[in-house]
Amino acid sequence: MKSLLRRLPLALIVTAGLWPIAVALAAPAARPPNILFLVADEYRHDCLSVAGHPFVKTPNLDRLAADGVRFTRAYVTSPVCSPSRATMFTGRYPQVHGVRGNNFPFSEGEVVLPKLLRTRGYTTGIVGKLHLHAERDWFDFAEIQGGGDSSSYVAFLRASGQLLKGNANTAAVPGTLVAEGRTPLRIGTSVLPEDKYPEAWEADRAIAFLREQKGKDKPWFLFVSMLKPHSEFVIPKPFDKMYAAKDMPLPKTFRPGMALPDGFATGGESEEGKEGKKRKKDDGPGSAARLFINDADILREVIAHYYGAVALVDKHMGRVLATVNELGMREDTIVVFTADHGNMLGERNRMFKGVMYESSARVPLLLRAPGRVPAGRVSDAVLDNASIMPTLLDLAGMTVPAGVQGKSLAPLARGTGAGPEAAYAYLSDKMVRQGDWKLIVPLARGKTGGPELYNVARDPDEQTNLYGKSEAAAVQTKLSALMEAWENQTPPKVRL
Ligand SMILES: [Ca+2]
Repeated sequence: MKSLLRRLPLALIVTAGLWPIAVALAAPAARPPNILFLVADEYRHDCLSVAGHPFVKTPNLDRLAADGVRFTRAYVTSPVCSPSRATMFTGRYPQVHGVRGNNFPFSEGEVVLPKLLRTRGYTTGIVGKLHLHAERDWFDFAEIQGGGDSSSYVAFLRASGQLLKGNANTAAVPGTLVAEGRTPLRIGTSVLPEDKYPEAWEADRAIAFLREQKGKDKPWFLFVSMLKPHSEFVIPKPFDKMYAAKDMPLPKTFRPGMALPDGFATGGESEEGKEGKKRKKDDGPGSAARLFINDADILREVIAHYYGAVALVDKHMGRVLATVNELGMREDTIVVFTADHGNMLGERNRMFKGVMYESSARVPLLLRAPGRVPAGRVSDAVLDNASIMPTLLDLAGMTVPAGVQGKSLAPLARGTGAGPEAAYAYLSDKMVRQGDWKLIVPLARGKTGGPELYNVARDPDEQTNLYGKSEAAAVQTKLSALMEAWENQTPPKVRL
């Protein structure tokens, strides 16, 4: 009896009394489930074959979607790296957690998911890109890619004799760079073979972590964060030639040869902290030149290489997922796959992210939790990534702490409850999306252009701004009120 009691969660023992012990024993395994959190960087919401994409092939992510729930209208709370990732880890919005742009620190005392799980008995690990000011007590196991010469990946390259000077992981085979000198975008074939490329290394390290956890008593949390399909568009063979540039259709809103518009908004890409500002200054001007694209041939090359990078991500995420199965952990592991933001890929003659339009602010979101959420469900509810952290805690049987702003998606995933009221985002603009509508309002500082209001269902390319139009007056009032109420939220600090 004593050994059985030891395996029960403390809360059950404390509240059980005598007969409920039998109930508790019949309940699901006392050990909380493992959590595998998969993130790709700059991965568009539509880049899944299961979502009906005409070109990309994502068999591994498709299988994950089929085994769980695919959320089709998931937004990020900020369409750049650090603020979005900070929300994934806190369940709070950027103006609350403090990471309002890249290279901003957290507000004092923010509680992050890996640290919280560690205090609940989890072994925690990270593989790949973090892009947050991490503390030493977040992770038991850390294999970081990026962040300079001290990174584990650079050490791996050095050890395998592949380390080149400068941009080791983005150098191109000489002569393979497309349109060199015509664009600040680098597109070509990587000098690194696939097995030395970051995504392969990250999957290797993730697999090593998983094998170490086999047979251990403690549940684990692993954050696997791959940089692709983020730029540069220099990728290894055979992914570089997987798609033919000439076959790539151009976005409907791309205008070949268009001149750089006056006041071309650089969006959140310029909304950086002290470090970022210094770097931009060192690079000289050129932010708009990098974000703006008007050459159709170059754009087709970019798109072909981007889709190749999507295939690379799918393959190596698939290796990690296969290892979970192979080790017999599938039934005890919650898996989430998402991205920190998308990429405009030439829509509106714009590259990358930082703006509140669909291809920048909307991301894929897949959730698999055997026995906890049904398989094969598709949810069209509008939501944002503040929901991820509370969903994971809820599904793992933990109380969501006061101060977490996101709401668990578990009832939505099970079909027993509604989703969040709306989705919100914050960078150099504020955004609220509810139902078919999206309102975008510039922050006081920085941006040219005024507010925008779109019916995204009728106008998916967001071409007809209905802000200030009488036909949309009621919805404008409603969304403005939602935005104001959201901005004025002052949630308490989360306590561990
Ligand atoms: Ca990113």
